[in-house]
Amino acid sequence: MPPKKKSKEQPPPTRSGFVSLLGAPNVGKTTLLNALVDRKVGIVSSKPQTTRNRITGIRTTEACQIVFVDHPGFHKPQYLLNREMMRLTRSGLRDSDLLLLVMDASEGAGPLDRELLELVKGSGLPRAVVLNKIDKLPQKERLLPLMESLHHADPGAELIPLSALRKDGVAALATQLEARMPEGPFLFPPDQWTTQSETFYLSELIREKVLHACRAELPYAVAVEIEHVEEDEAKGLMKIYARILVEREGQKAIIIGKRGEMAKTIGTKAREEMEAFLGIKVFLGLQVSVAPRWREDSRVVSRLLPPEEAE
Ligand SMILES: Nc1nc2c(ncn2[C@@H]2O[C@H](COP(=O)(O)OP(=O)(O)OP(=O)(O)O)[C@@H](O)[C@H]2O)c(=O)[nH]1
Ligand SMILES: [Mg+2]
Repeated sequence: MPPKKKSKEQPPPTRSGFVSLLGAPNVGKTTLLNALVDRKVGIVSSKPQTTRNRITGIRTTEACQIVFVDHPGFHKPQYLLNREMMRLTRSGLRDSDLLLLVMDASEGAGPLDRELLELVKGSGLPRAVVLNKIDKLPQKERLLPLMESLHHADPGAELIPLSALRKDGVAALATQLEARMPEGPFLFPPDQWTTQSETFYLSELIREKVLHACRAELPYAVAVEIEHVEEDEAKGLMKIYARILVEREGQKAIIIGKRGEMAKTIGTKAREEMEAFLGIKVFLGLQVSVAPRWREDSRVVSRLLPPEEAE
């Protein structure tokens, strides 16, 4: 970079850094990421293990750029897919300027939350604990014993109660985080909001609609791959062909539904959101395929975790 000319009116130096969001499954990490970036970056559902990949969301203000990295919820990894997810999460934490451990305040701190608090504390990195879902607490005083015990466990972690869903306390959190970022130039153009590819985002939108439509057990067995995208300029139409992978014939039957109704609902909802996102009419061709044990198949797993993540 060429040396900057010194002038008396130079603006204060910019700040920039990486903040990792981590926590147990379903505590609201991705909801918080979306609230902090003020747009949908990652998919959200009421089922645990919704997020599978490291998702980055970039928040840029005049003086600060924070790259938030949302990780899959921590859990006991049974499958190759899950082991890879956890490996990527751990390796991602090292590069952070601040760790943001998210907990569900309405559930209190369980053994996993406490284990993660120890992990975060042991990192020696700047850190804070978000006590999310305070909208679910009838009385805010109920937070006090939880806050006391967390403060006792790690006096170095700031405790921040908020509601990511209602965006209550999110702006204040962002301001606090900005103040804690190191001085430095922006790492991305100010209008860039993520590093994930558009194709990956489109596949995630489909997976989200599957998660919303299906019963609790099925989602883990589901993966989505975009096979082909083609713009028909004459018709002003984007043609998107995608495949939903499941592990068993019975699961395929559930996703397709009676007279194809479930697949139709999933397809319509995903298409509508794609159209709003892309700003163009979309034709969405969905196929459901059975790929037995894909979660243990290294070829499928490496395809699902984008190459930038596979360092
Ligand atoms: N009431 C309430 N619900 C919330 C809040 N934040 C998130 N949720 C809900 O909690 C559920 C899980 O949210 P996610 O953002 O997907 O949680 P996550 O931690 O990213 O989950 P994984 O990706 O599975 O680890 C969804 O149903 C959200 O709507 C909140 O502040 N209040
Ligand atoms: Mg998530």
